[in-house]
Amino acid sequence: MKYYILFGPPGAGKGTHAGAIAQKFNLRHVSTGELLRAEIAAGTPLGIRAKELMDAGNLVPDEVVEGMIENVFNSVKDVDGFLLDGYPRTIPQAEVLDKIVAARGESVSGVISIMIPDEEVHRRIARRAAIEGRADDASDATISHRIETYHAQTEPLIDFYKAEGKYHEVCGYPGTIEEVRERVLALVDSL
Ligand code: B4P
Repeated sequence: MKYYILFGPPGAGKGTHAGAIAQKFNLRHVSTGELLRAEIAAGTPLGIRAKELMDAGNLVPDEVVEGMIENVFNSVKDVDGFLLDGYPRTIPQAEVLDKIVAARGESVSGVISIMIPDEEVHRRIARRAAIEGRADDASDATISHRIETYHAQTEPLIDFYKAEGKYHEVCGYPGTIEEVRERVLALVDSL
């Protein structure tokens, strides 16, 4: 089984390109953001707790997403692997992921990172806010806080995975969605 991590700042295009990667390489796309939004829509206790944190641009607690990831690993069959979109987002999450995957006799296959500058994060999320109406896209202050959260808690994962020789990066800006998709697919093909 392959265990790929799709990495990047908010709005880098993880969700935009995940479907094409998953289809081409027969992977199950697992977006922790989407799983959390489904919990919110269903009004579960987990969703109610997550909504407040997400709307403010914060991460939800590590153990919440870990439980969701384990459920998916244990229930999904008939694929060649998993494409983890937006997970892990902290060093403790990465350490736990290593353990979960090792317990299955496997290891993380590689990190596919899409990199864009902070100013472009602002532009894209402001555009998406007008289309999708997500509460965590709604204000400039929330977007700025998500970018700060990314630099403080998620960016250190780059060195974590570089040290393991698993970090691979493509340029997500400049470039149209189609151009970036070509870059991402070529990268995964080369892994
Ligand atoms: P996510 O759902 O992962 O959302 P994201 O980081 O904003 O988006 P993504 O990178 O997928 O951007 P997209 O393709 O849509 O997370 C939301 C929240 O969930 C987090 O803030 C956190 O609170 C919580 N969460 C999730 N995982 C967690 C975890 N592991 N631990 C704790 N908390 C967690 O692209 C954005 C926009 O850009 C789109 O509108 C797209 O059309 C556009 N775009 C893409 N590529 C473009 C291009 N090349 N040119 C122009 N526009 C482009």
